[in-house]
Amino acid sequence: MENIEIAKIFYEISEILKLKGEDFKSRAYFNAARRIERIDELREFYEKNELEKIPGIGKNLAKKIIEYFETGEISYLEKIKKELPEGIEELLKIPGVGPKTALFLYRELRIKSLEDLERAIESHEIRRVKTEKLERNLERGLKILKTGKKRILLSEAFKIVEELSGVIKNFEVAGSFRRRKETIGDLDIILTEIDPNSLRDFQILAKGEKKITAIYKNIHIDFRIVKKEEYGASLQYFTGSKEHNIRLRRIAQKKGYKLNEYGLFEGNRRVATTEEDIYKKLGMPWIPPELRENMGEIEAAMKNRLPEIVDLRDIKGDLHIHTEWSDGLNSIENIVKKAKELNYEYIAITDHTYPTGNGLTEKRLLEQWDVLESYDEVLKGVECDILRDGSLSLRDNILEKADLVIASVHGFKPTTETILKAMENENIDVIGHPTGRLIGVKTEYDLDMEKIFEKAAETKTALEINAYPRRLDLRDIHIKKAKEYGVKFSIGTDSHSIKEMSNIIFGVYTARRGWAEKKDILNCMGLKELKDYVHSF
Ligand code: DGT
Ligand code: CA
Ligand code: CA
Ligand code: ZN
Repeated sequence: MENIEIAKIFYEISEILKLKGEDFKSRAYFNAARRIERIDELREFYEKNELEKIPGIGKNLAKKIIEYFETGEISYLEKIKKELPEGIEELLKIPGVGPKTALFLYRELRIKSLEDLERAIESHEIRRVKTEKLERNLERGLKILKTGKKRILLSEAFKIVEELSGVIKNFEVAGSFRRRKETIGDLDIILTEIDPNSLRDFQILAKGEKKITAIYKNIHIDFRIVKKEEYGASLQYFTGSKEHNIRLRRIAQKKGYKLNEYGLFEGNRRVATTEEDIYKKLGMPWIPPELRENMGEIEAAMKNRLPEIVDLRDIKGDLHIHTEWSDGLNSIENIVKKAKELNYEYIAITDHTYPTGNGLTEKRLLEQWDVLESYDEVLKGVECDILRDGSLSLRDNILEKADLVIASVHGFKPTTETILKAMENENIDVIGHPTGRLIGVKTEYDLDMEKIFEKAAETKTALEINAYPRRLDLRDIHIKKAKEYGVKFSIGTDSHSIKEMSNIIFGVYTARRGWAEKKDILNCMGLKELKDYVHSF
């Protein structure tokens, strides 16, 4: 079926070239598309290096076909799309809008943006000038584009997947969800059969034998209905990432195999059915989905040096919790109860300091710590503020008395120097939410992260992996880099209610995506080891 895919791309290239007035080249792509859509055995030509033997396929077109077989796409298409007049490129992003329609909208109706188009649809201008059918198609396409663009938090995706399991049976979610990325563009669901009745709760956008596209709540879902023997390969393929897959496919080719969403083949013979076996045949152990970002995991796997990434079971406690003493909802007692339910060995209570978040004065803090003395399994902690000059909101003689001190910035944008200075204070054990980002709301501070990692390693200050789903701060790539510097991490939920204590899992996923192992994480230590560790530095 690859020939059909390539032909489709060639047709699109041809139309765009025509719009650009490159008639001759456009014709060449058109003719080539006509030709190859009839050649089912196109892959054989490619494998024998005989593409140029096909009439109408010269060196240049052959190169494009080779690129497709190697990477799954033809970058030339994106390139020429970008060269079109501004506005047309945007219109082309709408599903169902080809170059012809885009040009019509652009030239006849002067529509140069999605906003223009929205207005034209609302005022029924398109219906008047062309047809009602076109108007409806554009309306639908626009809706798909808008839903598709909005990414949701991993935690929100989890809720949706949980609801789905009440509606659909025997499915697995692949894609960025399975890789536990911090945000999810759409859900890619693999199953071997689907009960048509179960689809009633969905808004169906397209329905075919093998693929159903739908909207559920505020997310786009791609269902792939695959054959049993294809399941492992499909799961592997649709888990991605695309970059990971491209590398893997090249490795398969070098070994004389063919890897695609249908299976791993030697000639026409299927040589692996499970994901494990696919990786094994390619000379490596199974790679946890969180690592599949082509960030070195394939090299590591081939050398049998994959990290033993941390697991939820390894987490012995939560190191960032607020109580009703500051801006939290719950009492110390209820939090301790919840900690028991979560099978924790310990927790740290870390309320804010005055004036942040209804925070405690030094006097109140000492009172709280007195109360905490009666709980063996609770660390007397605090989330003290880093002030603009890098000094702290509590005096050293108070900080010294704490079991665990998190220092965080609240309410301003720090410089690198601010954070470095705070880390110089030896009472500080952890820097809380180090980059300050709130996904989709606030961008990261402008910090020289490598300098911070260097100082954190030198001063033995742990960096927090804040598990609050909208923070996830540090993020995956920072963790991986920081680990190279020898930095340790502290996973904390920053809970303001006992319900939020379950967010710890999102911190663990982030840690896993950052290649963090048990030994890199403070709260994988037992209570005594942890106390010794933070007090010795
Ligand atoms: P998302 O949905 O934006 O959060 O990210 P993903 O990774 O779920 O991406 P998506 O939904 O576009 O595609 C799902 C997986 O399918 C992707 O991770 C890898 C695979 N895939 C999609 N398109 C291609 C492609 O053009 N080439 C290759 N090799 N794999 C692809
Ligand atoms: Ca996806
Ligand atoms: Ca998808
Ligand atoms: Zn905070």
